[in-house]
Amino acid sequence: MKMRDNELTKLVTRLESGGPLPTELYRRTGNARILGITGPPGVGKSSLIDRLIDNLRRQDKTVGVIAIDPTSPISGGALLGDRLRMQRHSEDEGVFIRSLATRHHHGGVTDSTSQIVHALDAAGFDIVIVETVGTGQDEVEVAEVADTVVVVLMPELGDEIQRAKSGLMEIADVLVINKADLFNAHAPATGPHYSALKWERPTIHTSAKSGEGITTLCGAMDVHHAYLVHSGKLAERRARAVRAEVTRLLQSRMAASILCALEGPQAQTILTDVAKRKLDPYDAVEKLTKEILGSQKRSSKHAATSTRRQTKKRRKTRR
Ligand SMILES: Nc1nc2c(ncn2[C@@H]2O[C@H](COP(=O)(O)OP(=O)(O)O)[C@@H](O)[C@H]2O)c(=O)[nH]1
Ligand SMILES: [Mg+2]
Repeated sequence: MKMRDNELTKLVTRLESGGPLPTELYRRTGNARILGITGPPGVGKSSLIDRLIDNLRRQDKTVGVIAIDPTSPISGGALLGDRLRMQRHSEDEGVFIRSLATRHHHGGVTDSTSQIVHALDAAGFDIVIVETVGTGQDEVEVAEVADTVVVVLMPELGDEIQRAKSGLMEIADVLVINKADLFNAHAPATGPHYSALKWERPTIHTSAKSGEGITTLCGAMDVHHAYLVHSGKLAERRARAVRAEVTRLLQSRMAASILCALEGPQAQTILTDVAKRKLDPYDAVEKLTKEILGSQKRSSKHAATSTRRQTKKRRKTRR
């Protein structure tokens, strides 16, 4: 069942501002293939995605795109040509493109990104593509969301990018060297052989400009998916993704609890005692931890009691 476009747009907006994904939608997820496309700014990730959409649509596959790249043409700061190209896709019912504002998280994956991936998955898209800027920590996070990670580079990158590259290489299932048209790198596919049984990362030369290598790239992504399924790695990766997502949510929740507790009168007394050298910071943390855990126990007990009360009430009204 496919959600209508405006319905999905509204849901994604709600998720982006931190709203939860309805449980019945989460139950419908797990069918989409999640592709992560990452790499330094300007290497041509968005242009490649544009080409990939063309290719996948020709195979009759539906595609959802989440661009977390602030420099992305998909996010609207594009040249006229890019905008026209994206507009063509946006009129296609089988394509949904959304760029996310990256307020605090520079180009990385946020709590809401995972929720939006789930939403597109539940909406029935065959392929969900997440575009992120691969600099520093962020690339690790996209590997926690995606089944297949495509790292895009181009020849003659600067020193700083060369350093960032090693982290990116670690998570690459498929390596793409884009802008082949500019650098005379016309080998269509180089590097190790790959098959559905054993994975050795291929290096694929592409040109998002001329379209060279795009079919090879799509083929490599398909073979990687087959490899994940046959080797049992898909289940492994997805279990890891669940763990990473729950860990992230738990951390956010705990961070909020800590900030909240620090505002309370008890914490103020403890902090004052530390300032007066009556208490050392370690003992303060010990006390505050007890305080935070205690208040969490109280609030979850309260939530459980009120849920029980509500259930009883519902049962009574049904009778
Ligand atoms: N010559 C050439 N230019 C490209 C190619 N791919 C992208 N570009 C250009 O490189 C610039 C950055 O591309 P973009 O897709 O925004 O890169 P991103 O920041 O990685 O998403 C744009 O001006 C594109 O038109 C390519 O294969 N060849
Ligand atoms: Mg981009």
